[in-house]
Amino acid sequence: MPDTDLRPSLSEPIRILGDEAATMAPETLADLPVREREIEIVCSTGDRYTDHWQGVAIMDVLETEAAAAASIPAETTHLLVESADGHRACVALGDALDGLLAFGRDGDALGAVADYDSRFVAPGLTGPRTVKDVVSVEATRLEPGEDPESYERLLEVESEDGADVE
Ligand SMILES: Nc1nc2c(c(=O)[nH]1)N[C@H]1C(S)=C(S)[C@@H](COP(=O)(O)O)O[C@H]1N2
Ligand SMILES: [Mo]
Repeated sequence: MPDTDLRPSLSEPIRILGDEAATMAPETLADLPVREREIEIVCSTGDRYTDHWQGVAIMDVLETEAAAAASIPAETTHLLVESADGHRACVALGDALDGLLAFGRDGDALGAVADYDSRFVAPGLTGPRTVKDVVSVEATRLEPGEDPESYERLLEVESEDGADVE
């Protein structure tokens, strides 16, 4: 993993929701190891693009004391990742665990190169599910056959998706 000087610098605490609710302070995030991952994101048009993202592993986030306080149920199947603007993605837990709560892209702090300072990214996610400005992560359990999309609220989705929610 290449060196990076980037540190998490989130303006807002993140809510972790399981059987209970807990708040993860920006300082807690700053204590987690910084990872860098090359992640391919699939656009709704079918295009794919790869960037090097820097951030904290979702797996590590779920092992913080805040996550323990939220008591994430063992039966969790999906994570609902939600932003300040109400954009919400529902991602299978296994996929989300491979992801990052990113605060940098290609070595630049997101806050310096974009109008958001955090972004949820995971391999193979479609663009609309890469939630910017994450404010909460909620553990949820879908029944077999339930449609994850019915839990989502994807804003600004291009027409190719046919998923103009709300
Ligand atoms: N918080 C938030 N995150 C969001 C969105 C949004 O409206 N709000 N739009 C999504 C959609 S539909 C896409 S395609 C990508 C666009 O990312 P880009 O600005 O890097 O192209 O961000 C996603 N993340
Ligand atoms: Mo989009």
